[in-house]
Amino acid sequence: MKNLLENGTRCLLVQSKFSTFSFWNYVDVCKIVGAKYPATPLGLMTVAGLLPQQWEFKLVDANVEPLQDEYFAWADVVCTGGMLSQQLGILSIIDRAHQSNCPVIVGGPDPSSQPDVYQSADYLVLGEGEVTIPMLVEDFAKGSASGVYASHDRADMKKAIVPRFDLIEFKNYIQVGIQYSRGCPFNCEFCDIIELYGRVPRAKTSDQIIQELQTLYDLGYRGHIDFVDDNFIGNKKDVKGLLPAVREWSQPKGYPFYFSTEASINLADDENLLQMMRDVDFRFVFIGIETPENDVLSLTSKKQNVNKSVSEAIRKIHSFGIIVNAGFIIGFDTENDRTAETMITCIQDSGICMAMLGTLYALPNTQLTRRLKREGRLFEEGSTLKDIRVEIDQTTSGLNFMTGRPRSNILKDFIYVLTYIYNPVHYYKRIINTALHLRPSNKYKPGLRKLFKTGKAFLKLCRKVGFNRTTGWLYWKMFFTVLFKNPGALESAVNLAAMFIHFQKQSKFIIDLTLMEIEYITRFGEENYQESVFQEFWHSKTNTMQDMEVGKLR
Ligand code: B12
Ligand code: SF4
Repeated sequence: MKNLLENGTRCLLVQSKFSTFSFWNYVDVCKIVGAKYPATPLGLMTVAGLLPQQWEFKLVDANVEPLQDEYFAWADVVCTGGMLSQQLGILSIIDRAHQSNCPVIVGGPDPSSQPDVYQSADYLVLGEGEVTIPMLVEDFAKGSASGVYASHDRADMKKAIVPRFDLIEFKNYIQVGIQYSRGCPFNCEFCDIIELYGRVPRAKTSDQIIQELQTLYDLGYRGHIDFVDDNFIGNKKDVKGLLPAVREWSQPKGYPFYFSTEASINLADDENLLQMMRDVDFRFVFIGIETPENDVLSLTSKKQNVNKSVSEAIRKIHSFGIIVNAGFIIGFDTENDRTAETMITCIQDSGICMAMLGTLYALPNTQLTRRLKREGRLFEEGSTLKDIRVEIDQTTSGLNFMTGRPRSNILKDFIYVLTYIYNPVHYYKRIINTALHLRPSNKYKPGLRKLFKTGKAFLKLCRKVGFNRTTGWLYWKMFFTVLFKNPGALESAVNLAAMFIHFQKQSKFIIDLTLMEIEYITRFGEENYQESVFQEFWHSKTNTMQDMEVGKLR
């Protein structure tokens, strides 16, 4: 084997493909704006920055180009990794690399949560790369041909390196991710963030973030930057130090970037913070609302959301020009027959267009998984994919445990809510609701080339949805309502209309799949339902899902 510390070692970093079933994989919208995939492979760009810099790197993202054999033939070593939903892809990359006699280094959130699944990797690098990659490199010096590198230490974000943004082509993506902090102070039972990254948020300094922005700027990138933090406002004091620095850097450059992030709902309680975010052009925030029901929130320890008027909170955030996208979950023990209606009312009243509804999924190594295991309700195999040949995200699977309510009732409610909220009439109502409350203060102005591209995308969109039997009338009604009543919000409203192209297809796919599951449960009888039936269903659906993916979403 080649000494991997040599100059010129060729390192292939591979981002495996995400499923086209995913709520997040809005490739149709990407096509309209001339991109190939929404989000950049930030984990691998960071890994490249942590590995020996005398290496030669090539980063291939299977979401934007086919993974060719010649890439593996070129490489001396392959790095891959990622999340649960990429498990099958990661395993197949390991196999392909081995066919080319190439050693493989694997890391990332899923290998860290369940290293047993990845025993075929040569080097397993667990936890935060900032801590464990140096251990790996030290081992290369000893000539080790394999190893497992783990540590309970958490990375000091103040020493984090700038990711190798130069390894990707920006034009392939809608947004570029950067990370300010890791960890979240809250304690939601189903969450694995707090297990993986802890409850004390660790943040980079303002200078580090400015350096990352400057790097992107120097590489010629302009436009949308997503702060991929678990909870951007996990430490409000820190973030209030960062935002003025970002403003000071952005202003003289004419605001080359606008931003989005993920935050907890208590963002709505802090107008000062909202104003600071508005001042640097934050346009979207993803919030985990999960459910509007207080007793369910208490059960799942999401205390920060209890007794909050969701629609008031969302309106407040919209009034600062920031659009709220949100996650909702169905399948908690204390739900009842009114759960679906309550959820629909919450989503419609607050005007959340991008509502990601999933069924409760017990992720490996969470408080929820441990409780369900103690109660003898967990489907132990249900959280690894290698035996169930399907790919997962929270909308395509879940309920990997014996449920509190009858499973088919939960799934019927799931379908009911999805059908309602992604009915075109109801979705467009939400666009108008959002647009009329939105007070945008867009500071980033696209250059001439981007403006031309945006104009082209707008015309494409008008053709696609404005002259379409289902959405045509709704689109123009929305367009002129917003144009006359709140023209500043028109661009955002049109973007939300574009997203519906994806949601309409994706929700139909999920509904069809869930109907099959209900039929299966009915056949076996609710009382006979147990882990083996759950496994059998997913096994039997592998080919169907693959056919559906090719047929419906492509
Ligand atoms: C941004 C983000 C997204 C974005 C973009 C992701 C993308 N690139 O496509 C979106 C919104 C699309 C997304 C979606 C999903 N996500 Co997500 N996401 C995140 C988030 C918040 C940040 C990811 C990130 O960029 N981090 C910054 C980089 C630097 O960290 P990193 O990737 O972990 O890499 C570090 C280490 O893991 C390690 N490492 C990573 N890869 C490798 C490889 C090698 C070889 C080595 C040595 C080391 C290594 O080194 C890096 C430096 O420390 C994380 C939470 C988190 N804090 O990481 C969740 C997270 C990764 N997502 C998760 C999940 C489950 C999902 C979904 C499946 C469901 C969902 N929550 O919606 C979907 C499916 C995705 C899809 N496209 O189909 C889980 C994964 C859990 C698990 N055990 O696998 C996480 C941890 C959060 C959570 N609990 O929900 N996600
Ligand atoms: S607020 Fe979000 S990140 Fe924080 S513990 Fe809850 S689910 Fe996890």
